[in-house]
Amino acid sequence: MRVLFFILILSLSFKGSSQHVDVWLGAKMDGVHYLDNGNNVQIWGYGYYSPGLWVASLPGPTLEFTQGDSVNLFFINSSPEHHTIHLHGLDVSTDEDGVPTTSFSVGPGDTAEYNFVAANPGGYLYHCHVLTTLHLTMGMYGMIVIKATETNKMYNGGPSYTSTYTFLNSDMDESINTNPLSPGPFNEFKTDYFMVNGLSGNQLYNSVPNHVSAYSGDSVLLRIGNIAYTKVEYIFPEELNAKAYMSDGRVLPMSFDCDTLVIYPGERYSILLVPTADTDEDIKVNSYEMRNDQLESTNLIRLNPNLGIPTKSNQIVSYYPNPSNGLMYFISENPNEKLEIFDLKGAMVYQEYVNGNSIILDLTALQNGTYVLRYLDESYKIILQK
Ligand SMILES: [Cu+2]
Repeated sequence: MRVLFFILILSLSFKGSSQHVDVWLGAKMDGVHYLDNGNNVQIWGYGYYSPGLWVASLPGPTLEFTQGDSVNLFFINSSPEHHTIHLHGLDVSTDEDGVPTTSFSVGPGDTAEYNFVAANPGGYLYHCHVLTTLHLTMGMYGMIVIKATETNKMYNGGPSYTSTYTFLNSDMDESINTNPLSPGPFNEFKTDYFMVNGLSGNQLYNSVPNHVSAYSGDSVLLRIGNIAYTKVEYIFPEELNAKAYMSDGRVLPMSFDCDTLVIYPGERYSILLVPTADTDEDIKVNSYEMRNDQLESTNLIRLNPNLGIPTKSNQIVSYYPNPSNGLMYFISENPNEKLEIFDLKGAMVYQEYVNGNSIILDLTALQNGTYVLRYLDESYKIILQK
């Protein structure tokens, strides 16, 4: 009987699969951030703390938990000023949420601890709540993602996804980062830098981790947050069928189509992309000045870069028809090499030895869609439409 009881207790304690998670986050005021205009500016920020060398980044690391996790967030203030970690939108008690007047503030060189349970899946924010306007624009913020306990579900019982990306929008008044000790009145705050995951312009567009792959057949979860002083507007190509299911850490009563989605400061959305056709039109991110609602800046998140390979047809290689209904002529002045065809995820789906100047490719076994043909170190875009 005693053994049975012991087994029961053991199985109960494992059944919830909730984990104890320790995270060590530090704050520093000597970080450097490189801007798309070529300038590097001083930042104050968070970073994963380690006893050796560690750096603060803008944004701070994305903290990921699973629903039910019991979290000990240790905060090491390695800077000469007070800071906190405000857990924006998380279901935590007031004394753990990092607002100095109702929670606590962490002095220079001090270590503190925030304890909470990751209650609800979704996207959240964290930021310093000491002189918030100044400490925010200096870079003290990051994103928190709580995953559902059901694998690859947006929330338990919710839609499934095959891949996921996190986008945090923020902005900066560069003059304040250059001179934080006399920032001037904040009603004159003039945002001049608009970022997605800390990057803007070409920096963002060329950043491979921020390229979104969403081809027909995929379902892609985007967790998007806005910690800027400006509202942002996401414009998704209509082929992506963007749909919002969650906002601010809760499931919406009704999901809605959102080819255009406005996100105000402090808000977070969980979006599912279920493309019905392949497109490489980029995702547009517009930022608007809050005082007069004027468009201030447009950033582009690159979508499906593999579709961007130009359709080449020169004297050395030609192939037709393209689009093809399954059979395609391939002609080369340099035969006797291997030809390979890849799908857009990089998997090789066809290969053939080109044993003559002209061969016929039988692609009838492949599904309709866009592929990349490789021959003699060159890539060619081909389309199958049966
Ligand atoms: Cu701070």
